[in-house]
Amino acid sequence: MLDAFAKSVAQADNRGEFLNSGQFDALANMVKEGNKRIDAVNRVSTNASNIVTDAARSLFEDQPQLIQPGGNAYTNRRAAACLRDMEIILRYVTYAMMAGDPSVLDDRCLNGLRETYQALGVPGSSTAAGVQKMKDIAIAIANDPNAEGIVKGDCSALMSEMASYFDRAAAAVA
Ligand code: PEB
Repeated sequence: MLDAFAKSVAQADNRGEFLNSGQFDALANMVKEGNKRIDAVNRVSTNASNIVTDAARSLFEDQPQLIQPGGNAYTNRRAAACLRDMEIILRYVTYAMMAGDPSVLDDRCLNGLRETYQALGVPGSSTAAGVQKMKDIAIAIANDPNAEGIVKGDCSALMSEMASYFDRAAAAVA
């Protein structure tokens, strides 16, 4: 598991070189924008259960067969497992966002998940659709300029970075 700083150090060390100007610029910018990042992670983390339940409700509305007999999320036990999986994925997305690097998401959540889902008969494309719904809801929350106590600023780069982690999770199981 690497954060953006450790990643740059590892890359420089692999080359046997000092950190280069591109790395300095990227990391300096990350420090400069750090409060925004922490705010964004905080908003998603504190709204996690709403994000998960709203996304799951919407997924089951779009794909009602999932929770009907024969569906992979049919029975309370499996529906609960589905909500839990979505929460796990969201949690690792917030970790990646805090670290500024997807390796924690890859190593601890996505690695092998496709195979796990294939073995369990969990439809990966439906999970991916649920992840995309979480992405939209999480970004709407994190990017809300009218939220209480917020200093307005440009969060577009942070939001596209966050989107990329959700996309990465969706692509890993789709
Ligand atoms: C991954 N998910 C399930 C299992 C595992 C994971 C290991 C089997 C064990 C169990 O049931 O608890 N666990 C999960 C994860 C990590 C981990 C991401 C990462 C660290 O440790 N079914 C659907 C929906 C989808 C879904 C599309 C969006 O129809 C999920 C939710 N996952 C789902 C379901 C099960 C499951 C298990 C329904 C139960 C399957 C079953 O028991 O038949």
